[in-house]
Amino acid sequence: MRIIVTGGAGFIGSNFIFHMLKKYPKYRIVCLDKLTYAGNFSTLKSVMDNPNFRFVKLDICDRAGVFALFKEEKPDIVVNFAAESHVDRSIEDPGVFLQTNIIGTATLMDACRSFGIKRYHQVSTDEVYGDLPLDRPDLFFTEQTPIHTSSPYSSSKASADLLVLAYHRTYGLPVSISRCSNNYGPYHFPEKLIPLMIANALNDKPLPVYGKGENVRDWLYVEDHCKAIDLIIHKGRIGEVYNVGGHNEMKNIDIVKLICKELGKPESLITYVANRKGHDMRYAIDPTKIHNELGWLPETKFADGIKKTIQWYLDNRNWWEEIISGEYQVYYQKMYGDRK
Ligand code: NAD
Ligand code: TDX
Repeated sequence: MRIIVTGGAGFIGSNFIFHMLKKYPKYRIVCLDKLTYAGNFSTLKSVMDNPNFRFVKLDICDRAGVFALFKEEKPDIVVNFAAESHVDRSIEDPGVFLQTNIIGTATLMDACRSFGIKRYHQVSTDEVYGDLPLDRPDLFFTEQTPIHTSSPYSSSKASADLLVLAYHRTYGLPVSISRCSNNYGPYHFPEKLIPLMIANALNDKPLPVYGKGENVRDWLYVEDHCKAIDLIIHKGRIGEVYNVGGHNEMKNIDIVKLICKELGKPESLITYVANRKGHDMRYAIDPTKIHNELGWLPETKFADGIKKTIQWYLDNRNWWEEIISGEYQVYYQKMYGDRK
């Protein structure tokens, strides 16, 4: 089996590559990644010498480059993780989100149509369903929940999903889509809630909680997401959407307090700052379909996963310290400098 994994130098894509190379030693895995600010070549250093692995620096919007790579590699499966993924950045500057997340997806699927593949898998998000109210804990996102987005990021991901389903219906492209809840774990870029709070707490810096910290996210350990995608590309039905989530809803403020506790840092570091524009209140996935059809269940409990994650950030300070010492400082100043 030959698989092209796009966005494999990012958080979830890299974890997926590690999972696949370990589980399927005979598969050839080609990582296509533009290495944007979020892509990190050093993340992949442990697999660089693996003869079944190849890294190609390429933009998924580069039509000629993508077509040339498909011609050369003749993939059976394409798994598209490549995306601009941070909601706050999409609020500041939507353009690149439309380019990568929508045009890039279409470009990849055009290449799939031209060269023929067994499966194109789109890694999507629960954010395409919009949000749920805090006072209705009985409500969950199912695959039938209407698309109803809030941010430029989620709108670009929803647009891509619609294109994926259209390519299936119109051209018969063998596609599948997974819509996962918030992931956490190793190699998570420190602009996102959990790694940002870990890094700031370790540096005794303020912990910037948006609004009152009441917003709820449904957290899943990244390895469980990778296993779900592995199942879908091998056994999932073509043309289908699968929601992925582990019924682990938590308020942001509780996560931040937990990180303080685990690191032995005072809660006085917590600083309430201006809310995110259009901030989604609650995400909550109903994973019944993937459980019933494919037998998927999350394996890592949050209490264990968060400990493992914090330990990873303690053991891999070089990885994130290098990131936050560069262009990240400009980003941090812009986003948090005088955010009150
Ligand atoms: P990330 O930002 O950590 O990584 C994105 C990767 O894509 C980076 O390596 C980057 O260099 C690459 N990339 C960006 N633009 C590219 C382009 N034009 N061409 C080629 N490569 C490009 O993101 P992530 O958190 O790992 O998310 C991966 C995917 O999963 C995304 O599609 C995201 O929407 C989706 N998702 C993420 C989460 C989450 O909690 N992080 C949850 C559900 C779904
Ligand atoms: O500094 C912060 N303070 C804060 O209160 C940051 C970075 C975040 N937050 C809040 C906003 C959200 O309610 O924490 C929550 C989580 O924020 P993010 O880590 O930015 O994630 P979210 O916006 O929920 O989106 C994530 O999950 C779905 C991923 O970034 C997306 O790519 C994925 O699709």
